[in-house]
Amino acid sequence: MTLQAVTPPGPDVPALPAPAGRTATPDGDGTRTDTHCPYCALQCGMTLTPAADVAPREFPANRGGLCQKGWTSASLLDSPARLTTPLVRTGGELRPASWDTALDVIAARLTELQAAHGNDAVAVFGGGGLTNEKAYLLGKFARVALGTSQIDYNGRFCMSSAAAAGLRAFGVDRGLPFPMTDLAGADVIVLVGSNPAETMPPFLQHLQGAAAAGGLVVIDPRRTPTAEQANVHLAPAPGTDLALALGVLHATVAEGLLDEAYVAERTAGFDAMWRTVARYWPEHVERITGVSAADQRALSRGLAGARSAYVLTARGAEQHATGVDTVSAWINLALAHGLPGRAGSGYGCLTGQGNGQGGREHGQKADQLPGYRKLDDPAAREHVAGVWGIAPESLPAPGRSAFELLDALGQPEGPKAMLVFGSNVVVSAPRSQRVAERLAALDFLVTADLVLSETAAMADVVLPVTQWAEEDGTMTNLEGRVLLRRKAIDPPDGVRSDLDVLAGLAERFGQPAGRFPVDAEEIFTELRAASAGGVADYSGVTYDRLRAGEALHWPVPAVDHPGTPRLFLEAFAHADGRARFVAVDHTGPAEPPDAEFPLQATTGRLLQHYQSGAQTRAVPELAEAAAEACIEVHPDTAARAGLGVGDVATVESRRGAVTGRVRCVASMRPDVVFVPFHFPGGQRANLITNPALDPTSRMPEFKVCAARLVPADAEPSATQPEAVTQQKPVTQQKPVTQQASVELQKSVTQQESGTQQASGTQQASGTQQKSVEQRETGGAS
Ligand SMILES: Nc1nc2c(c(=O)[nH]1)N[C@H]1C(S)=C(S)[C@@H](COP(=O)(O)OP(=O)(O)OC[C@H]3O[C@@H](n4cnc5c(=O)[nH]c(N)nc54)[C@H](O)[C@@H]3O)O[C@H]1N2
Ligand SMILES: Nc1nc2c(c(=O)[nH]1)N[C@H]1C(S)=C(S)[C@@H](COP(=O)(O)OP(=O)(O)OC[C@H]3O[C@@H](n4cnc5c(=O)[nH]c(N)nc54)[C@H](O)[C@@H]3O)O[C@H]1N2
Ligand code: SF4
Ligand SMILES: [Mo]
Repeated sequence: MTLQAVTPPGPDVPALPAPAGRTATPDGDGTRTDTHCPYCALQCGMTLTPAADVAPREFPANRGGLCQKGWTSASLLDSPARLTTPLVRTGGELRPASWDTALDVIAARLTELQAAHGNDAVAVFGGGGLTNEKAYLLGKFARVALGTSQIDYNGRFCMSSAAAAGLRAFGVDRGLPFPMTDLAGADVIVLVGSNPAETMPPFLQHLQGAAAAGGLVVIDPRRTPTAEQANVHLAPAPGTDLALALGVLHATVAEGLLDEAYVAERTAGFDAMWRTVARYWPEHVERITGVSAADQRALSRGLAGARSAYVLTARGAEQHATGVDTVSAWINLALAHGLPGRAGSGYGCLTGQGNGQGGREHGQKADQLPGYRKLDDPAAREHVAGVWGIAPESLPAPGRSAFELLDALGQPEGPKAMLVFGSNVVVSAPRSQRVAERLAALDFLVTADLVLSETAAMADVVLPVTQWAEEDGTMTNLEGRVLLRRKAIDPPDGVRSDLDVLAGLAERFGQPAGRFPVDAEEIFTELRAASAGGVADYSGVTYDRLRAGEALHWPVPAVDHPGTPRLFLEAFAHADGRARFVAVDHTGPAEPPDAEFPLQATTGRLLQHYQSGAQTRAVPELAEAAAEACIEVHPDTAARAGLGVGDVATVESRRGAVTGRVRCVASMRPDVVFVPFHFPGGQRANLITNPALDPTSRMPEFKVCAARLVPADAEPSATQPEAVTQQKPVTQQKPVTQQASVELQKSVTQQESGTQQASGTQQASGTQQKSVEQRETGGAS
């Protein structure tokens, strides 16, 4: 069996032709700069010419493949959507201003608000797309220059549940504790809530071995392009993965397949965990999940019989109010089969954002200091304060987590101002209309961005920053490998790097010269010192080693240390060296369906768009390929709502309604609707999502809420809700993005043809038909 990414992945298949206007020129003229894609955590290797021509590069993650987003990534560098001058809101409108004016206005307003309400009146919101240097400097800026505890970042919305579960099981959280190329040798790989055919297409080549061995298992309520290529697809009801893992674990023990020697030698906590699992026999779990008892037993046997097996989770399993416990349940199963810490086997989380790994290590999180240290640990405070040249007592305490922070904005006890670097929360945060209202209630909002995102459009000051290809910096990919992203071209006039912005502000806050450097390598040298001795120890990583092409996975505690590609081979990171089973129980979605809202809505990604879509909606090829929000639904469910393919429909929940065009998918569970979250205005999936938070990770429940499907009563719009924009109108000196004009056009759909899955998939209709039949006899109700 050969796996196909939605776009061709590997060296043996031709990469997609370069889009018009960007020709991939052959290497060898000495002008190409080796760099990495600006988007997801796979961090595909690519090269760039001074004219910004992208070509894929041989690199272990992508082996010469790129997805559509990677191929078209350079088009945003000189796009008309690009911001090239600071904007300051005057007379209610955003107007061009000089950098000095913009930075002076920010410093004056923030100083005023802090003087009146205390340091915590100013909040900072970061992102997992920022380089290590930016994330590090942002955390330092918040704690040292602003003295605020109110900093968090969008990683809370991403992989924080897996991070928390990994930490409690293994004592360390690194997304993949092994190089992803190890996956090639596996005969069984279980993907739980992961759709890499659309979210990391070149990654599929690492799954080929398991697929060829008949052991690629995909667990997803939808029959995604990834599930389509799996040997086994299990489709549980959304939010029931925890119960499913318990059922498979029950079968493992009941059938005598537990790896007893491993459990005895390398783990702790089995008995306490088993007391709960004992109640989850597979037939009981079948009633909760819709996955047959036979399929659960088969999965247990498959894992037990494998020579080399991996369990991998992603957002489908993690973005729940019980996300941490759900991941723990899958880790328990992996431990029962003796997988973690064994060469050629393991558990891992597929981190999503470009620097989703490094971005969670260096201090932009509410409770964290660089090196994955805890802000409430006195030794950590002393070490980092020493590097920063400040007194440990002056470091603030841990602050609010991302959604709680957004929810507190403009409230009597909450921040009065916020600086946003690298996130578009108006589109991507749960219950987004409420978030937009909170932002509108602030006295002062600043964003640094490349484009006028929906969040930037609400700001009082917008700062135009440089992009990936225009600056140096390091990223840490999903396997903990530190990568150098090099400057390949000069930025346009008028933009500054985030590092420059922070330095300029720090100076205005009276910080001593040199405490906030602007050179990425200089900041990295400081980061190395701050992380030394920490969990994520980068002290032995240098730009020179990275320039020389060394593959350095953290921890790298010395400049002559080779790095640590595989963690846990000798011992887990808990003091006794053992991994922990964690006792977890199934409770189900925070908001179960009922008579009023009988369906379950789930949300996720399309191939063509990245996250809130702020960047990819401004790339013409991608915007054309997926111009609007779709609502994926079973044809019978659509028919019951009086809807057909191509009709405009609304998915309503207790919090709001999202509008999109109906795409009938015969393989969908009839009780589920799927909405992608890349679109703005009335097409925002997050108008309906439930901000119920996981008690440990504070991750919102993006992946399931009770909903109903109805015909739309009006043509929906992609513009901001009036209540918000009227408060802060925007005037631009040039057209900013085409995103505000993306309307649902009845005439524009390539999806009007029946059972097609995600747009951009290249499946023969016969395959699709076959899969539909298989799915319909597959036992999921
Ligand atoms: N094209 C594209 N690629 C991206 C991104 C993007 O925005 N667009 N973003 C990047 C980032 S930051 C991330 S985090 C990754 C995310 O990568 P993935 O985790 O692969 O993406 P999602 O689409 O969020 O979710 C995966 C699947 O979870 C399924 N799912 C929904 N509910 C449940 C459930 O209850 N249980 C289970 N088992 N599955 C469920 C959905 O049907 C979906 O197919 O992608 C990265 N790559
Ligand atoms: N319903 C639903 N909602 C979700 C999810 C879901 O599955 N369903 N997934 C969640 C997940 S996993 C994630 S990761 C979040 C992501 O959601 P967001 O945090 O909104 O992510 P992006 O859209 O990537 O926003 C990044 C913004 O920063 C800008 N930017 C890019 N690079 C830089 C830089 O270097 N510096 C600065 N200053 N700006 C930059 C971009 O132009 C863009 O405006 O969404 C979450 N929201
Ligand atoms: S898979 Fe991710 S890193 Fe690779 S080209 Fe696509 S978006 Fe970029
Ligand atoms: Mo993410």
